[in-house]
Amino acid sequence: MPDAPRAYRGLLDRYRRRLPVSDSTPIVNLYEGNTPLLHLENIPRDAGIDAEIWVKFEGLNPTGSFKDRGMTMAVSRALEEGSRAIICASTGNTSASAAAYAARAGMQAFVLIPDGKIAVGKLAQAMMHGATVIKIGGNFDDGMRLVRETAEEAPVTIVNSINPYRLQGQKTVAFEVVEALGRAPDYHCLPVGNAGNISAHWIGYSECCPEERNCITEACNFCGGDCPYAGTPLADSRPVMVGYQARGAAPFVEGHPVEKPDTVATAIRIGNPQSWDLALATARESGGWFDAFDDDAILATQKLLAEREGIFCEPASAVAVSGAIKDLKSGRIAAGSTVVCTLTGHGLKDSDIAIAQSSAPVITVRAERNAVRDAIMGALA
Ligand code: AN7
Repeated sequence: MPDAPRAYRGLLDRYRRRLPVSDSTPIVNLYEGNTPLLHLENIPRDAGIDAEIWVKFEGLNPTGSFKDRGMTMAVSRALEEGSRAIICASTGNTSASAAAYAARAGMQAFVLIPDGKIAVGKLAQAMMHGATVIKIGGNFDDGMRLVRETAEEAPVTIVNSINPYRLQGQKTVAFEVVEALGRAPDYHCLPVGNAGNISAHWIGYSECCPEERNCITEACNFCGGDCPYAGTPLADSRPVMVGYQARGAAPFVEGHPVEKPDTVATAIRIGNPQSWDLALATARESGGWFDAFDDDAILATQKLLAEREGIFCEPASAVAVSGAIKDLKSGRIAAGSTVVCTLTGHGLKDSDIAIAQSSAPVITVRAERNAVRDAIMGALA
């Protein structure tokens, strides 16, 4: 690799000591991570909310979602272990990410997706990166079962979040939040589908908080020796973790798997989450909870973020902000809190949804100066 000493080279480079990487691990990366933590300027003020709300915009990862954090780790280890092919079931983002990292690694990718129920941009990504796309006449949960069964017979490595390296890579989001804030937030709100990401956030925050792990003092961070915390961003607390789902796909709110999940937020159209126990433990240990929102509320928040903050996330991501606003208004999240919401994916992935619900004026005129001027004068606020 050419020498560019100051260039950012992704998570496995940045957090090498904190991840299951060794000198013999071939690192497959796209310089993922290092995403911005943006302060919401307008929405809290408009809503009369007294809190600092920050959004971790994971849509700015290389393939446009947080999945890249887990995929760099899982694909690097798969390659190290001699695997030639990876497989996943996906509501879209995992397949896009798996396809890209497989391309980078020179591996084959097989992705099982629910026919007709993934955003067109995600399908385009999987196809463009050369994955073999297998459309199934079922939902994500069916795909997940089929992947588990297939992997018993075919030489393929599963890169869904049941692959433990995925959560290891994804825990780094918490490191970055602690580094950016200089502390852990009071609350961390995020969408929950298969429930890997909320669990990964909790692992990451726990590793930043030596007090909770009965281990060391802050001084260790600077020892530079074999201290397990060397290089870890440190915090003296962990956030309350709050998971939000779509009403039609809310197994954690209902307390049991959902047979036929349905929501406009196709990324989280999941009824039988694989990380069920980890997510429940996260909520219990952190003092958090789960809640659900209707599709209309989710889309309204997606639009609010785009119109009032200039941030375009996908519908599934917006549910985190729907939740933070509701819980701040009701007082369930205490006034004055520092709240971080993970915006898990980019809005461009689902342009159909965006255009369908947009109310922005589109004016068609002749290609003449007067016509354009009249259109502008008529629309000026
Ligand atoms: C934008 O791509 O499950 O609770 O197969 O794409 O860790 O599953 C996507 C999940 C939130 C939920 N936001 O995260 C897949 C897939 C977006 C997502 C989630 C997903 P998990």
